[in-house]
Amino acid sequence: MGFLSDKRILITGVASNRSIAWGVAQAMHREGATLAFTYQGEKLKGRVEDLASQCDAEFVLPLDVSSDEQIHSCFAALGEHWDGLEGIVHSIAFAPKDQLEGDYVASVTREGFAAAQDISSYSLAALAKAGRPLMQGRNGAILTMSYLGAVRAVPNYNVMGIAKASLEANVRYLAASLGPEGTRVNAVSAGPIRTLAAAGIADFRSMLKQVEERTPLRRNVTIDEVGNAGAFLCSDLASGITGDILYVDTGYHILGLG
Ligand code: NAD
Ligand code: 0WE
Repeated sequence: MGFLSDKRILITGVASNRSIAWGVAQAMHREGATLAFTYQGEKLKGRVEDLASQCDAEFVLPLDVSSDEQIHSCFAALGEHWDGLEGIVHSIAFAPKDQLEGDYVASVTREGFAAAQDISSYSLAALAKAGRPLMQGRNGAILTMSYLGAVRAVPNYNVMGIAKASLEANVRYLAASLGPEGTRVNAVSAGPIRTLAAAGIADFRSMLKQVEERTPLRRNVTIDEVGNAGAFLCSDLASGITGDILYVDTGYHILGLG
């Protein structure tokens, strides 16, 4: 029996078989979780349905977190299938492309800043709020994905760094709010991984190479490794852990001079 065998978990953020959310879903499936998936927009529907079936998912629902209505409909539909929910995986981030290149002060705009906060941080609170009635009193867990740019100034990450700082604070406030009803909230801070969200990021290849050369384990992290840590955090093995940020980055964040 796997360590998630009594858990029903909603997985957001799968866009391809390289998505971090897909690594988490596979690890959770292996550990016996019952899964459901969401997809952002009709273009991704077929692909997510395909991947979901590989994890014996019970259903797949549309969810664009920029829409209150879609958040509401998603949890209403989920409540038709399941009488409770033990986990939510939030693996969603977005900032307009022009915000993620060049000097921070030169590129930041009010609109870009607001969009990054809305989609990449507020959405975690929105999902926690919508899922609350189904999760209450069940030893549930909420998991999100952060990055080192939340706590260090990483070139070009810019407005996403501020959004990830906000996301990590969100983890702590949500943990304080939902802890009394038995729901834990944590984040994995992953090292850089080549996913769709990394495609087209200037110099991503050289970032991966730099990490490989300097980080303690001398290699980049995989979605399977992030998946295993995420599955652990959502399981009762992590019953004493909430409000925390777990680095799964082959040790990169401990370095001063690499
Ligand atoms: P990905 O492109 O596979 O996943 C990003 C997901 O965000 C996609 O599934 C996309 O559909 C979803 N998304 C964006 N806007 C949305 C919206 N409005 N509504 C619903 N979904 C929306 O890339 P990924 O790297 O797997 O990213 C997942 C998470 O991991 C993100 O939070 C990202 O910041 C974080 N992360 C990524 C890395 C990396 O190097 N790839 C490192 C650390 C953390
Ligand atoms: O969180 C991320 C990236 C999230 C992301 C990616 C995109 C690309 C396409 C958010 N918004 C967009 N908008 C788009 O239009 N990561 C942790 C990966 C990442 O992105 C970087 C990084 C790393 C690492 C950007 C600059 C520097 C480092």
